[in-house]
Amino acid sequence: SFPTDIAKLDYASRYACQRPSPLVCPNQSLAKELDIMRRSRALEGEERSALSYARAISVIKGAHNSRIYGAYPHRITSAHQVSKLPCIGTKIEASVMAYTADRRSQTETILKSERFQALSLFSSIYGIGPTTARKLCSLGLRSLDDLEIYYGVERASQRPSLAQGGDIVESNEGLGDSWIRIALELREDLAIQIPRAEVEEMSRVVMDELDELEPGCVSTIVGGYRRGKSESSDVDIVFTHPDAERVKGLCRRLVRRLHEHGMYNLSGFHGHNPLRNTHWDSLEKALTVFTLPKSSSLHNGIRRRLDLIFAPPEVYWTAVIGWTGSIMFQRDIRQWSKDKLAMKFDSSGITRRYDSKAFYPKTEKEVFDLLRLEWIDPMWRNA
Ligand code: TTP
Ligand code: MN
Ligand code: MN
Ligand code: MN
Repeated sequence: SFPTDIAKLDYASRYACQRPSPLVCPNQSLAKELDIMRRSRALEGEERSALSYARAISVIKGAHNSRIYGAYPHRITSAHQVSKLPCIGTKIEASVMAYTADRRSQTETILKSERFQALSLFSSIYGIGPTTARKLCSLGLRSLDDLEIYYGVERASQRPSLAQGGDIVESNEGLGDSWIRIALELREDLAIQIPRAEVEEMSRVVMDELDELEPGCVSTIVGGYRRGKSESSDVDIVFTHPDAERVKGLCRRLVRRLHEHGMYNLSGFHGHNPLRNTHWDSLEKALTVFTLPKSSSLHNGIRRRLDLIFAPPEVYWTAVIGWTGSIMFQRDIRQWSKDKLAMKFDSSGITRRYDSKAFYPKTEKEVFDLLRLEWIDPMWRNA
C-alpha cells in the first residue's frame, strides 16, 4: 500500500525526501555494481566522489516497477534512460552504459584488489573508519590474523600509535589502541543481523528499565527497522518524556542502569566513542552494545549494537524523522530545507535561518507539512 497522494511525489526529484524509495527494486544489480565503486571511493577517502555515487545509487534504487507508485517505472536497460534522471553525472552514466551494454561487471578489478579487500575488512570492524583502515594497511597489515597478532601479541611500546589524527583521535588513557582488541572480539557477534522480533524484545526490555527510572517516557524504534527491514544491523530507539526537565541526564542514568543489570557491554571502549566524529545533531545519545538478559525469552547471549537517543518533547518528531533515515533521506531533508525554505533541519530541531526561530511540530505529519514535503511512509524512505 502507498498511503499518499501519488501524483504529487516525484521519482525524478533530485531530493531523496521527495522520492518514494522501496527496500528492493528491479535495478538492484546495477545498484550493487555502483555501490562497489562508491565503497572503493569512500575507503580511499574520496568523500565527494563517494557521495556522488551514493546519490546516483539512491536515484536508481528509487526506481520501481510500478507506475502507480510514481517511482521510476522502468528496469534500467540502457544508459539513455539514466541520463534523464537527476544526480547522474557523465562519469556514472558511462559506468551504467558499460554495465547495461553487456551486464558484465566492471568492478572485478576493484574486488580483486588486495588493498580494497583489506580496507573493506578493517572498516567492517566496529570503530574503525576508512582513515584508520588505511593506516592499518600502510603498516602492512592485511588480515584479521595480522591485526590480532599486532594488537594481541606485540607490546604496546613496540608499535606506533594510531592516536594521531584520523577516525581515532582519543585513545584510552594508558590503554593505547587496546580497544581494537575488544572490537575484534566483538566482530563476530556484531556481524549477526537482528530479526524484527528481537528488535522489539530489546526495545521492550530497555523500556521496562527506563520505566523504573522515570515513568511516563515514550519511544519509537527508528532506523532500518522502521523502514521495514526484515533484519537490522543495530537497534535505534528515540525516547522522550512529556516533561522536558525529566529528559535531561536520563540517557546517562539509563546506561548506568543497563550496565548494573548486566545488559550494557562496552566498557572496553571507555573514553573511545567510535562514532564521536559524527556530529549529526546535539541530542543526548548513547551508542552502546547490549545483551538481552537471561530473563528474556529471546536471550541468546549475542552482543548487539544499540543506539539510544533522548529528545526533548518539543523536538521528538523531528528526532524520529532524522533517526528513521535513511541517511540519504535525512541528508536531503536537510538540503531541501536549506535550499527551498531557508530553514535548518537536523534531528535536534528545525529553525528558520534569518532569525533562528525554532519550530515544534506536534506530529510526524506536521514536520512534513512544515517543510512543505508530501508525506512519505517510513517504509518508502529507503533512499
Ligand atoms: P543507522 O543505525 O546507522 O542505519 P540504519 O538503521 O538505517 O540501518 P542499519 O540496519 O544498518 O542499522 O542510522 C539510523 C539513522 O540515524 C540513519 O538514517 C542516520 C541517522 N543517524 C543520525 O541522525 N545521527 C547519527 O549520529 C547516526 C550515527 C545516525
Ligand atoms: Mn540502525
Ligand atoms: Mn547501522
Ligand atoms: Mn544506529
